[in-house]
Amino acid sequence: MDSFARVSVIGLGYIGLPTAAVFADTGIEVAGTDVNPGVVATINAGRPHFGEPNLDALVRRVVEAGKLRAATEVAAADAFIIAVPTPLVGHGAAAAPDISYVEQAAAAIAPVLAAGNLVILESTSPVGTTERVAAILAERRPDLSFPQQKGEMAQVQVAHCPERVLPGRILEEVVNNPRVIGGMSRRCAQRALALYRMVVRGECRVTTARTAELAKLTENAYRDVNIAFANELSLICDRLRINVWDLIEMANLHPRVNILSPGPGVGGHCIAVDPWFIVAGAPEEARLIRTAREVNDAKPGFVLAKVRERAAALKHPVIACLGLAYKKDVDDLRESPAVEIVARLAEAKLGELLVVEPHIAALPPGLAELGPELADFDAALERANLVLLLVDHQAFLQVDRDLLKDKFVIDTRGAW
Ligand code: SAJ
Repeated sequence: MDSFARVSVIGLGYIGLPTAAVFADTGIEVAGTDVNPGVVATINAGRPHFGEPNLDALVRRVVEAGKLRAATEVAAADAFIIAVPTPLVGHGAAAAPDISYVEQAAAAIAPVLAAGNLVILESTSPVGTTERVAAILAERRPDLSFPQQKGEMAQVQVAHCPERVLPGRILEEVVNNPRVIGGMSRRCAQRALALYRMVVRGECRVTTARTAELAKLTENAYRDVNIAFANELSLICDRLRINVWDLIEMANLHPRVNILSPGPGVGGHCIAVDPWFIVAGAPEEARLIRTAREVNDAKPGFVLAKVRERAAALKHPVIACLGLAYKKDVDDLRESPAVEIVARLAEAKLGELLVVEPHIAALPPGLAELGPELADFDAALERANLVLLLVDHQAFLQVDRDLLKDKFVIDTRGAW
């Protein structure tokens, strides 16, 4: 039985809602679940509860067609997709993944589970989490059989198919990105493959659940380690008085060298987080991955020291901080090193702080109380005697050089 007439999606956030809507758009019935009644009401009114290109029209269409409905309780279905958060709690060496939302989702599915069902974990998860989901289901439903008990003969299939989409391009990437499909058995993987084939045009590769879990974490750890290499080079170059951007440009002329860009640190909710899941699972072995995290996490402190050094030479420092987002041309401030740097500058009371972030209308709570002023680009450049470029937003690239000429400039992105 490889057809799916009804799919249940648990967690209607950045990943769950677009996924639910894309499945509903194939004409099957999708029941979405979220613990937040406000989110449920908004979706049932035909609207997404966050901004994402083209999602408005899609959600309206599938809700009006009666194909997507949201509720706070999990409904029976042929397949269940879990897309809840897996946050990291604690910092540095004490950081540990919190899989309690996944555990709660599994517990909520258990009562409505039936023979022939497929349960998929999409959340980025530490290795072993899919097995944990299967264990919770088995514990709560002794009347059914699961892959850890009956292998290929199990009545319920369990798989891990990690999401890989980039915010801002979610609808396109849900459909076109290649997918890793990790089954707890071959049958589990084959059924999950049949489900994703309904919506995914990209290549789908089948493997084990544990490999799929580590593959997702590895993709982001790979990028983190490579950014850490670039960030370490920026410190080495500072010590040796070499321009790091020239250095990287020269080294990248080699056909097999492709060094990424240094910056003020690494932000976002994935790359700065996922490597810790690997470290937590294999603390003694994951030495390079841990060090890379530490190098990237230390970069805001280095930027701060540079600003301090420059500000000390000024009588009345007026510092223009350009950009707050975690990367260029987005409005997302999550885990942003720019936010950390501005907050630490404000706490250090180094001078007057002007923040320029064209993608937001007000400073975020936590930062606003510390006293920096949200300013527009031209006014900030006019008033500042120290300019700190933190994000290489398009809006900052075309700058009038004359405006910078008598100021200290710290360009953490090599954009100027
Ligand atoms: N950064 C640098 N130097 C670089 C590249 C990035 O300092 O050369 C910084 C950025 O400024 C930013 C951070 O790294 O602060 C992360 O940005 P990103 O564009 O590298 O990645 P994310 O977090 O927006 O999205 C990543 C993607 N993963 C990979 O590229 C391997 C995306 O495909 C994943 O879906 C997403 O994580 C996720 O959800 O896991």
